Amino acid sequence: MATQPTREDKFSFGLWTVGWQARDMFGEATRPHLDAVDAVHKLSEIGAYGITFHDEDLIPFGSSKDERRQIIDSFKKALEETGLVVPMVTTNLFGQPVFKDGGFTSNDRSVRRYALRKVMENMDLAAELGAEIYVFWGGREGSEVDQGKNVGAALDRFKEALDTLAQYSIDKGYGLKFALEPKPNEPRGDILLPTIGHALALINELDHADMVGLNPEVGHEQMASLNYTHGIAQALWHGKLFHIDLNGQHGPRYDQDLVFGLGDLLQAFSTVDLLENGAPGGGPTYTADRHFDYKPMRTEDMDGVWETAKSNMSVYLMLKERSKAFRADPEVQQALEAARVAELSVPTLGEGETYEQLLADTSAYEEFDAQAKGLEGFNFARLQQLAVEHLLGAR
Ligand code: ASC
Ligand code: MN
Ligand code: MN
Ligand code: MN
Repeated sequence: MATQPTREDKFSFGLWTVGWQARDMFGEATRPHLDAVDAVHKLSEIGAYGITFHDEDLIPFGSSKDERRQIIDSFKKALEETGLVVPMVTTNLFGQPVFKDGGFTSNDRSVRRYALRKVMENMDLAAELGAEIYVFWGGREGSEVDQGKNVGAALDRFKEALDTLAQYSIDKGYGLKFALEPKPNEPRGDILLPTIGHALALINELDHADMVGLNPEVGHEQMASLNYTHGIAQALWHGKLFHIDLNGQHGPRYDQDLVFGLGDLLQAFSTVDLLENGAPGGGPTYTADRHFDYKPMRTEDMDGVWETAKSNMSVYLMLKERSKAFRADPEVQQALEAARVAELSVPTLGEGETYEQLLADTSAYEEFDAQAKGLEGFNFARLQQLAVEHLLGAR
């Protein structure tokens, strides 16, 4: 089985993932600092295609202009040496104390102006490095106290920020596409744009809605007890699946950021099946990088970190191989047929049929035997069993 990744697989990692020193709510760092240049070389060595970062992952907060330039230049040199690309860049608007009530939606106007400037400076860098996607995860955009946040005003400010930054990208000719990343809670008690659906609704209100899509994260949707595969399928349907954050999560608990697939493996299988093969019966497909946003377990040393990095890619490739076998299996094709999955793509009304004609069709209602129809099964059970058999390598 091909579990050795190549550049064509388009796997990318956040610098903050393999670089996570495992400092958590309850304990100190268990690992040393990972230099960005070393991360580039190591990721290239294990077969990754890209690296992504928050401004502060690469350039420590408070660096001087000279220090900043020096860091960028050595990072660019490492990229040139390895051929690794930077498909996506994002801003840290959550770590510094100044953002404790948010960046774009802080009640303090001066913080909001500062946040916009921080993003603009980092968009310049994103463009310099050839990034195509710019992600916005509003980790601190939210509240703990319902009475302390005017949610409507906060959404006005979110829109204002995205409209302003979109105009900046257009005027500068950066060609960036924006991707909003939903999350229901943590670190705030409640975060704005908690799910894919909330984010899609905001996008509809934006001045440059065509430039703005989504970056859904597996664990974030599952924290809200939602089905990630359904979520990205709807985002695809809207033409808004600009980017993805793949990882693992065991149901609605704290944000675990496990290795991809090492949580709800069955759902990871349907996710890869959708990403690699498209919906059964057709539909838009995903084309950007396969991006991992996970946290290597705190128990691991740097060898363990690279083990988990490889694990993300190998799990993905195994699921891809399994999903190809699943689709190619004649018994699966029969089961899909028996479950009438393709029939859902047939419009409910005939070509050019009006509701008057539907009203005149007595076979649709007056003569329709709803009782008999209600006794027919949909044969999903067989399909489910075949999916599990393929997932487990029993076929
Ligand atoms: C992001 C992103 C997240 C968070 C988190 C920071 O940009 O996609 O999920 O930041 O990884 O720890
Ligand atoms: Mn993420
Ligand atoms: Mn997460
Ligand atoms: Mn995360």
